[in-house]
Amino acid sequence: DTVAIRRALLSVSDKTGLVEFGRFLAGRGVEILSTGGTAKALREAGVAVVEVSDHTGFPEILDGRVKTLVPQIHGGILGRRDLPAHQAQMAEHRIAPIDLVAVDLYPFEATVARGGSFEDCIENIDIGGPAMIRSAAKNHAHVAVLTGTAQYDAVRAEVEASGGTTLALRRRLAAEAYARTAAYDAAIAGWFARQNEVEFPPRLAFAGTLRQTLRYGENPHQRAAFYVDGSGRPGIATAAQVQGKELSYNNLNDTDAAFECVAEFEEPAIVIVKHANPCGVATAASLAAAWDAALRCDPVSAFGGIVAANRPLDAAAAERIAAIFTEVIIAPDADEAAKAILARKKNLRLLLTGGVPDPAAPGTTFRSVAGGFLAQSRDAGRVALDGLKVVTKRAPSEAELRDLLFAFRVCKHVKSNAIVYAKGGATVGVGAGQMSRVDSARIAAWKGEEAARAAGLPEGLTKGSVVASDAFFPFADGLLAAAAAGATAVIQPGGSIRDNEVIAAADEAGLAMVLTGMRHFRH
Ligand code: 93A
Repeated sequence: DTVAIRRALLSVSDKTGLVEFGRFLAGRGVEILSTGGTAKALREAGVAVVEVSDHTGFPEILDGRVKTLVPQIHGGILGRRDLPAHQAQMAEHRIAPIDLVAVDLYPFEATVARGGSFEDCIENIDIGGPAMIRSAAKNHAHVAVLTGTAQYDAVRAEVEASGGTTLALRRRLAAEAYARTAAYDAAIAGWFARQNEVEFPPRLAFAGTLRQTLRYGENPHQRAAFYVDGSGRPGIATAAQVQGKELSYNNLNDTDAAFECVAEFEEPAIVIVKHANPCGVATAASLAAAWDAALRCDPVSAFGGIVAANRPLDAAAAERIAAIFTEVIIAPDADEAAKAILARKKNLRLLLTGGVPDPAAPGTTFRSVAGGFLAQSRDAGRVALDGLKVVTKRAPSEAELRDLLFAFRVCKHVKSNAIVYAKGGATVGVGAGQMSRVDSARIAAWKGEEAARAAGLPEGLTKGSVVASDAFFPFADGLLAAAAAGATAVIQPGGSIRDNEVIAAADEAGLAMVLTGMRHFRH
């Protein structure tokens, strides 16, 4: 089942490794066919090559839109070598067999990621490339298909070892080929959906490009990998790792949670995440000040946490963050002084994303269920001042309002049931992931007391704070727990059949309360 290579078609956008691979093939007597740019690169390096247009007798037309979409090429790839009828037809139409196809597609994903214009993106939708890839993969019994420059070495090694390509290799390459074209089409479909803001759900729900095989999953006995969707959304998928150990599955998940949360804020902000929940969030005049305030909320949990910043890191912030054990820092950028400070912590992973995502941007999120997965448009909802409805006798003060909005934005990134106390632009108590809302309220207040004790303060941090709830209070008990913890104002969606009871309790306790009409469940 080893197929000797007599004729190969190379048509690649990324010319990395092309000349070496072409020279290797030519050196083994392989006839190389290539499209314009690829042929030029090979010729200039002194590798013998035949232009596809010379081979077919048909020129590249329509600005290159039609280069390889001709029977001589697709017949040469698809014809079965084991069927005399196919062989006869190929001979009749002077179609020469092609035994290896190497295609690197037009850089559609990269064009989107660099913010290319609509026309630019359209022109970068490759038609001929995927057609050849799919033809070659279908006929993998006879043809080897390469879809990325990273595959040259494996193919070269096998040809050297066995004089051709083995069926096992061709099958593996075929599987990778369809994964590549699926991810490519998914990127195009996703981009189109974003252009048109088409209705939900997207027809093509999920396909990604493998970015990285991970050492293991959530636990060491689970296997895991990281895929990117080609949208170019700044974040974990665009991050360059400047230093530190390899990222784990949990690191990636937590880092994503931290960065999406910090993107909510316009002022300098820091988010510290532990197990996908924020344990300290603060906005301040500088990142360093925001770090101090975020850390104060829950210094115990912050140990070994993930830190996200929404601005380039400076030396002052880096110095303070580096003072405690941190697993990962993610930020849009870092200045040289900050990098030098963090470089002293060898294991600390520093990720720079080049930007902060738009929290209001549309998108789709997925969650697996047995036998399938759920898709939903991402929670791009954001409450603003003019969307708030005051329902209590007392209206919140301006300072309370600012903190209420801040706390509600944080709530969106805390696992339900989420209760978030905030004061002065910083969280002072976070209750996450409880099955009852009143427990979240109590736990958050208790954590505020623990943090106060650790800081040597006489009163719990939640004294004089405001409180946010990700969903309505079904009973007055959660609200009363918050009042007992010292909260003076409340923000919550409202909508419970007992809203009136809850509002009366708020009035009784002297609380100001606003309703958002928007819920931020996160399960
Ligand atoms: O414009 S296309 O969709 N039409 C084609 O017939 C075609 N054939 C190959 N794009 C086509 N290609 C692509 O051209 C390949 O997938 C590759 O990305 C690129 C290589 O062009 P060049 O050799 O001119 O650099």
